[in-house]
Amino acid sequence: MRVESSLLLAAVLTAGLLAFTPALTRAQAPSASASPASSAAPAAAKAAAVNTKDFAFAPATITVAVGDKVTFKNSDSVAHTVTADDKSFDSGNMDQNATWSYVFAKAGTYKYTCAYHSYMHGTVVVK
Ligand SMILES: [Cu+2]
Repeated sequence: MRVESSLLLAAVLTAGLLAFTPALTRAQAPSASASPASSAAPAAAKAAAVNTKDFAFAPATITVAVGDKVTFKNSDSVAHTVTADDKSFDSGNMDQNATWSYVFAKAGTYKYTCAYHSYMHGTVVVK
């Protein structure tokens, strides 16, 4: 059933997020209901995660729904950033184990790069 699989996906994503962000920052609490009323999507915005390890974003491409929050974590011992190629978002400096979250409120394809390592690329597809 569609609802069941959505809930399962949300649970899996949440579990995965908690697994590698033990101190999940409360600084940026999820905006209560960012999804538009016209959407048939579940009321609660989902969470997705991108890990930065070995000088690469994983997964390199992630697809989320409008209103979803993506949390990036730096698992490398060197600092990285998550900087949109169009400058629409920028994590700033992220030291080891730092996390940074961003809510993608508009559909689109967002390419980003690490400001320190120009060969590190990632993409967030928001549908
Ligand atoms: Cu980097």
